[in-house]
Amino acid sequence: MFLFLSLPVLLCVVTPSCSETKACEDAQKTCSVVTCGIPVTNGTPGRDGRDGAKGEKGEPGQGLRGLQGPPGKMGPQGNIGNPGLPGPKGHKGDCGDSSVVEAKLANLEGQIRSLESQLDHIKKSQSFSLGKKSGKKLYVTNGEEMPFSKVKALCAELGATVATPKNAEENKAIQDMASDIAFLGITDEVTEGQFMYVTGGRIGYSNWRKDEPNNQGSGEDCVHLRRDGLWNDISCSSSFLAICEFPA
Ligand code: FUC
Ligand code: CA
Repeated sequence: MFLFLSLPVLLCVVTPSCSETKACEDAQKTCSVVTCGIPVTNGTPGRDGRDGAKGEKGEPGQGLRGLQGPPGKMGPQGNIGNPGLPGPKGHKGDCGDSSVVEAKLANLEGQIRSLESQLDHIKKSQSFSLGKKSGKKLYVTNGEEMPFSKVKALCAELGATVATPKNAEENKAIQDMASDIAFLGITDEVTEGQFMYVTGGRIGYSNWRKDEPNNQGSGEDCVHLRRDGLWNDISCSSSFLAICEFPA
């Protein structure tokens, strides 16, 4: 009796002639066992059940499509991109040891003063040995002849300029020391017929020979000092004696 009340049960009465009833498990509201006194025939099939749940996606098909080819060649390099933005300002550096730097600087300044003094002494000695007269320019020559551009370069190497007489006295001094025809530091290379000092400025003194300058052949932009002390305009590419001058 206890079991009968505690379990869900279904009383199956299959036919009126059924002599006894049978309790069946009620879990799915169906009878798992039906024992009836008289065999019965099956009824007509029931209606189709509802559609089942959707199945999983199938494997890709093996149709006519071929296998994937190998990767193509690498494309050309792209253009260089724009420069990036400037980075952030760095941290301020440590203070240097200024006393050490100042000591070195003072030492170097002392050495420079000493060298300047020695150089001045050497210059004076050399000038004296070359016959430098006080208040007068010093003219020097290596006795070689060369085009005007070379004379300029040579004199510049010495820290000097091409010999340039600015009065009759200087003209005589150059003439006296020249063993041959010499270039003067005067040209009309910038403007034809307008003779200028190569150091700058129009000439203020001249000693042209008669009928000079004549720019013969339209190619005489330099000036040479003849043995007689007179000037002639001449081609700059011709070679003449190199004489340099140091200031008075
Ligand atoms: C004169 C000069 C020329 C050149 C020639 C040989 O005609 O004007 O410059 O020196 O002589
Ligand atoms: Ca001439």
